[in-house]
Amino acid sequence: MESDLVNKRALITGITGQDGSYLAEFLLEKGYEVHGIKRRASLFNTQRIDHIYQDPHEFNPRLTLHYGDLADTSNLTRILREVEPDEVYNLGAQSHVAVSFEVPEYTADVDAIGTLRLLEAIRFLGLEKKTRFYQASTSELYGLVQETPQRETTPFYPRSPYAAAKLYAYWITVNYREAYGLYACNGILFNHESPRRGETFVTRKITRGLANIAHGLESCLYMGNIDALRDWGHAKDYVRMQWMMLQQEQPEDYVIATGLQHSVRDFIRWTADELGVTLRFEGSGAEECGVVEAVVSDRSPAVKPGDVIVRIDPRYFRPAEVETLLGDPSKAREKLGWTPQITAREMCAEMVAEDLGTARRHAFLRENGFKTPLSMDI
Ligand code: NDP
Ligand code: GDR
Repeated sequence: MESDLVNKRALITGITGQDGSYLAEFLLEKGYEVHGIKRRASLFNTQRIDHIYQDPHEFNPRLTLHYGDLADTSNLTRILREVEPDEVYNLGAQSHVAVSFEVPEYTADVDAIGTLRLLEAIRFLGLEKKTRFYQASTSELYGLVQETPQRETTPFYPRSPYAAAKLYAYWITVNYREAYGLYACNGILFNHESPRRGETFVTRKITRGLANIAHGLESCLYMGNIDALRDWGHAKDYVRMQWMMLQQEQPEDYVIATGLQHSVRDFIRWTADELGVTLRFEGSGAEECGVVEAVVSDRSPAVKPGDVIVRIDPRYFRPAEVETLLGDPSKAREKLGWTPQITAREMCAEMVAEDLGTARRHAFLRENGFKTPLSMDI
């Protein structure tokens, strides 16, 4: 079917990340020509987009990757001049909150000044009337929450170098909209996950860790603050909204969330349920642990009643924590007709199925004398 979108060109920073990969798929399906910025790494870092990769030697490829970095102004300017995109999705970031305490200056450079570099390049090249800009803002801006649920008008109170950097990015995006008439929007997205989620974010750490334990590849999952409460959605639902935000008459900022909240402990329980393991939490504080009460399926052949498979390790606590987040997506629903299609529980099941498949393969390889790539302190 011919679509009026086929001639549009999009540039995605962070295309190799979770959201970038889903967004690239989504835009390619819509007929966009998609350009993405990837970082140079000593190993391949394109696993999430390998299935949509197009050989540049082919005629008229619809997906093109450019080496680049949000820390490099001249590189960003050159790519923008070359691509002249209709839409820029700025998803690239040092996106790990706990890691931002370890690398605060780098996080500020990439997440805050990186956003300014892109906006300035658009202006410098005279693209402000052509190019629409999406900024990946975050519920972490609310930090120490001032109102529940959080909506577009809730005051911000960042609690990490990551959130402070994203606060600058949020406001500089608003500023370029107001000062230069740029079509620029902030999507204030609450946590969203998927089987492509990075392995060190809490949901994926849980599904991957417990799936490995189910097959005897690891023995215990070490966690931080399992009382933390989050509003979790599926990345596929959220990238759809990123695109919708750039298709409106007027640029506006939107909260994207499910409006439902669960604890990290709930997510551990759901994962255990998916693996056919009944888990009992015992003790409190740093002594709390998850003990196997019963195993009711053959999905977890290496687990038996009485095994302690979850423990608390204080190293995963953060210097300042965001205890609770719950979004109010009414504006997105009412103005754009957006509602999430996938529940957090369904998403958990999808993630477990994927990680269980990988664990099974690794266990099979190990039983047959091969090494498996499992080690990592996450
Ligand atoms: P990921 O961590 O999965 O992906 C981040 C992407 O940014 C990767 O492609 C990464 O490259 C790239 N990147 C990192 N540093 C640089 C740099 N210096 N220059 C260029 N690119 C860089 O994040 P998500 O996909 O989960 O999130 C996308 C965006 O949305 C991020 O900005 C994040 O902060 C924000 N966000 C995410 C939410 C979530 O719950 N997922 C919620 C709200 C906001 P590489 O693959 O090489 O590491
Ligand atoms: P978050 O996501 O910090 O909300 O940022 P993450 O999954 O890392 O943590 C969620 C909550 O779980 C608690 N937690 C643990 N977290 C991790 N990573 N590892 C653990 O072992 C652990 N134990 C408990 C955390 O303390 C926290 O409260 C994500 C990122 O994608 C950001 O880029 C994005 O902006 C926000 O979501 C919205």
